[in-house]
Amino acid sequence: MPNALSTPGNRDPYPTRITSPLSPLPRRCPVIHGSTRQRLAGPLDAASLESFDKDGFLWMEGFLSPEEIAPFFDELNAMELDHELTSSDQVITDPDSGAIRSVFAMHELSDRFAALTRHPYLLAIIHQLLGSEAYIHQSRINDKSGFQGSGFDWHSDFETWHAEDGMPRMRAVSASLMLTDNLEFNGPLMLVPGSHRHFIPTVGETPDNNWQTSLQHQRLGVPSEEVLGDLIERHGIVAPKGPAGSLLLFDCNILHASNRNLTPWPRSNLFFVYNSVENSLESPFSGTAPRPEFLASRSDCDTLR
Ligand code: 6CS
Ligand code: FE
Repeated sequence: MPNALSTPGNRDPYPTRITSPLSPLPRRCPVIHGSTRQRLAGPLDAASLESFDKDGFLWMEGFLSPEEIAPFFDELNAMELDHELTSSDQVITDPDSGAIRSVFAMHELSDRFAALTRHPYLLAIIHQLLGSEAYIHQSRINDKSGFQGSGFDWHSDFETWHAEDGMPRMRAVSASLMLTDNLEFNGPLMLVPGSHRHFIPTVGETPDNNWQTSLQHQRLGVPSEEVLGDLIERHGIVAPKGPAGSLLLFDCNILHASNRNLTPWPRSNLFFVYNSVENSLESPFSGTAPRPEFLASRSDCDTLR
């Protein structure tokens, strides 16, 4: 049953997984949701807020020290030896190499990761950007071990979360903490600055349980090469690089991708997706059944304080 917002009188402003191509649509939601008072009260200064608003991301090198972040990478490596965990649905392996590609719901697997979602300075930034309290919509580690790590095609996270999780509006921010150095050649995240300002409808009906294949290789929700080419020609591509412990904040709708890791140096990045408590999930806009809790929190959405 399509979502209430998609009924004729109340059209979905972000139609996608449609039958015929539709040009990119203007974003209907603010990028920074906080009021002037909330913006001034938060830790990000005016220049940082302006940069996030314009580009859709913010890079904070050395947010944590390599020594502070090392125990998180060590815990990931220990988890990867846990056969019961690695054979569960929340661990995605690479279809070719069998190497671990993603581990979802890290904040529910580990007290250390759960505590990190409440990092006071990070939470203050999230509140400043979202203009409200927040909960974890999704957490994951995308793990690219040396020579094994596979890539991710260009996409907007919001496009998937809207279509397959029922996220109504663009009021979520991803906080990605680098568990390892992100270098020129080990598959750092690439972003198209400014691409968050348009919603790119994509063609193709969403099958039930799409997540069982999309997390290994995303085929739906990937913009056409024509649209991608135009945006990249106009805005370029950036790939923030830096030491383990650095933080990349990015808007839920910015286009991003990453290449395979063809180096001996691992690239493992932790992602906490903070959704506004005023943007809680409705029924998926693609009409499919809701995805599992480890991909999209619906029930235990405890507000982070
Ligand atoms: O489907 C999802 O929720 C995941 N897919 C991608 C490619 N990025 C966001 C998220 O991890
Ligand atoms: Fe993504």
